Amino acid sequence: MSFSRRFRNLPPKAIRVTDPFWSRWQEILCRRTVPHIHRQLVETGRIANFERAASRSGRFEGLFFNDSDVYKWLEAAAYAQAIRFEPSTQEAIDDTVRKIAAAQQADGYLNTFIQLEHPDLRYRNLGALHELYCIGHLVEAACALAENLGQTALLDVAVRAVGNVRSVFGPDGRIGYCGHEELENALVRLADLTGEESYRAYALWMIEQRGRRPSPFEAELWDEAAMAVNDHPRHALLRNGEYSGEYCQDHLPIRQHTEVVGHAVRAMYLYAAATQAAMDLGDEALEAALVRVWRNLVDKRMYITAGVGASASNEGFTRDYDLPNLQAYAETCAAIGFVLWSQRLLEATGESEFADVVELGLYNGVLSGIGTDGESFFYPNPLESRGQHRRVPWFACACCPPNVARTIGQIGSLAVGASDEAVWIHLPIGFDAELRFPDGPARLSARGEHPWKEGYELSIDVDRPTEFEVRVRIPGWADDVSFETSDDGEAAEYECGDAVFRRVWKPGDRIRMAWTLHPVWMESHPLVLENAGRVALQRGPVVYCLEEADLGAHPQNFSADVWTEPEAVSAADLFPGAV
Ligand code: FUB
Ligand code: ZN
Repeated sequence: MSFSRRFRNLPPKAIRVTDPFWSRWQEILCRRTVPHIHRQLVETGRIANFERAASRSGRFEGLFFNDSDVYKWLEAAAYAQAIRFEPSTQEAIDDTVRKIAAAQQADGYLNTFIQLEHPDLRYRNLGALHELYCIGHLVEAACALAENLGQTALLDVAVRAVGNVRSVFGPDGRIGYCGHEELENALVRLADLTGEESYRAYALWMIEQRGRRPSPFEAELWDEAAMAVNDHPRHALLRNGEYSGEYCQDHLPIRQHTEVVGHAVRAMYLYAAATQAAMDLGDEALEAALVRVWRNLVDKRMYITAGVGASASNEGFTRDYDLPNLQAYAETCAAIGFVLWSQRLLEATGESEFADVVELGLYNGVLSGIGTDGESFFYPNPLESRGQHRRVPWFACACCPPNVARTIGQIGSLAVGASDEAVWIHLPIGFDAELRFPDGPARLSARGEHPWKEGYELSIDVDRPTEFEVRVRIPGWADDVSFETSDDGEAAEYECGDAVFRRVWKPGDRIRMAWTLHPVWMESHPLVLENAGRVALQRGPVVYCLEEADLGAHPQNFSADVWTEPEAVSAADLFPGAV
């Protein structure tokens, strides 16, 4: 497996999703989810915290890392605006950016919790207080606004905030990184956007410091003032009185990791960032470690929905094959992080099995995190319920709602990528995009009714004969896959799980893809003891949920005749097109 960037994701503004399934979700995102989250940010004081920090008056409201919810919302709103411009959302974005900028301190420091409540504790409790995590989400929001809307005001704030971090931590300064990974992802993104490579090197430095000894978190455990504010590291990072660090992947240097441990969102974000850094720097040893850990997760610690992090106690991983259904934690953000990491591995290798996981996660473990009203959310996504789980409009710890919003905003980017000479179609969703190849531009238009119906058609419009490759992933779940091209030209070649069409394309050329879609009874690995005697039902990438409302019987008492193929029937009353 080679490990160098094979393609780039198209930014949301460069691709129009026309897919019946996802365009509906994007419509819900723009019209409901983004305004809904903004209302919650206002009502819960999250935006007012910035105003208070700017005026240096008043108390901080909420949880110490609430700034990050505002940043994640801004990122989602940037994508939403690129999809469908709403003047009221733009006003909310502009107002919020102004308030954030006003709150930033003269030296670039920005964290409203510390500024309002504990100015003496700046960067003294990295293990718990998420200052660098918040800066990471600030940077991502700033990049999204710059890339998609051409707005750079927040980028200036973000660059100054990163400058403040770098004035303290680094190879020539203090060793430090955040208890919750995220800044690493953001720095790589900032390097891509600005062309300033030192951000990438800095991300890699943080990634590689993690897991060495002594850990910077160890000394913090004895800083009484810092622990008085939040002593979670004393519980989370020690095991039998000894420093372990597993909770935040600080147990071993990353190149020695063999399995996923600790808090799931943190782990996914770390590995996503490390994959991107390894890919950009062509670091094969790091790559080998990342693929090894990904395999451990996919083969032994992942739910059928691509939900990850089974345990509530550490919001994370336990041991191989420990995948309870009723108690499953499977946080929405963890599935999102897993999708992000798998997507980076896909970018680095082009291997379609990573796209299989991206797709599985998007249609299941991620999307279960939001209701079809666009205004209700799950934080844990259990695989079994006795009726006690309901989606709710908001959480005190509201990491998941804006995270699922920013993911829906990026569906087009996750589905289609481009390199200098090829377009990569990872998910068979409907889209329109214009790409530039050395021979000239090409307008691509794809149509289909995935995931409910078989079949996909890609139309190519070029001004003159134009050479490029079209690479279409053959999904792991698809049976009887076949292709037909309008020119009856050369057959596809198969590489990395993709069908690859190399051609000089003419106006009006088309590729049709067909497959068959059967509902399949799925069994888990026999060591998942919880699932002995149980099956799940999957059709294409969609894992079905069996519920009493439709059955008139208690699901726990239901049995399935697995020797009979289930019949697929329309359920369009539940969701348009649903089968
Ligand atoms: O700590 C920030 C976020 O809140 C984590 O990613 C989630 O697991 C939740 O704890
Ligand atoms: Zn979350």
